[in-house]
Amino acid sequence: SSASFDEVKRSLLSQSFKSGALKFGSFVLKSGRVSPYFFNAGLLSTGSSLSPLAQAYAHTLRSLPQFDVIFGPAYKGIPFSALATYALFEQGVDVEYAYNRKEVKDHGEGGSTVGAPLKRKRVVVLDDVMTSGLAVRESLALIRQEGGEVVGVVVLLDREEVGREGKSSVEELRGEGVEVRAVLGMGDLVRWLEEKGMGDEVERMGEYREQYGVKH
Ligand code: OMP
Repeated sequence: SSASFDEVKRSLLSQSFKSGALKFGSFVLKSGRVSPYFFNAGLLSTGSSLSPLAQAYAHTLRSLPQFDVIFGPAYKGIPFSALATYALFEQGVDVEYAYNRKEVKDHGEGGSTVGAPLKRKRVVVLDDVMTSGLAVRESLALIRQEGGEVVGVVVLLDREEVGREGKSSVEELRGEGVEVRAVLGMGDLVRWLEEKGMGDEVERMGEYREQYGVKH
């Protein structure tokens, strides 16, 4: 139910804050934007944070069109896609997963992807954070190059920012036939901060949103 999913999201947010995965301050992003917050999903490293994470990914994946393979881009997408594949199986949904190497391997089985072959498969990209959508686009290119059909993208956090063309990153991808779903949006972060009475952070988030946020 949506009530229990809200509970999972709340638990994920408190785990993220407690572990230092979710930080407030001043951070330079990959896009060059200076952000009042940063989400480092690599610090979600305990069983008690990976459990709600896996549940949340599984729940969100089930809202996408049917797919065969979850593709987790290196590095953070790798453990997360394995966890999501396992969590889906526990719910009676059996899919495969795959991931890429950052370095192309020229011996043994070779190639730049590991796990399920992508050729003629319906593939979903599973990643940690989306800002401008650049990282996601790199995965789309790789999957298509391997002969897979991208049917969707799932991220843990959609920062709800504008992409390279000034439109929302999600809208830009939808325009190319790729549906994006997120476990958490920047709006969830703001609501959570409000609940915790963290007024200074709420204010800085609001200013950042004015500059780079998707217009609602
Ligand atoms: P885009 O490629 O602009 O969508 O940025 C997404 C990537 O930025 C992620 O895959 C991360 O490597 C990194 N990132 C975070 O991990 N957390 C953040 O809060 C923000 C970023 C970022 O640099 O935008």
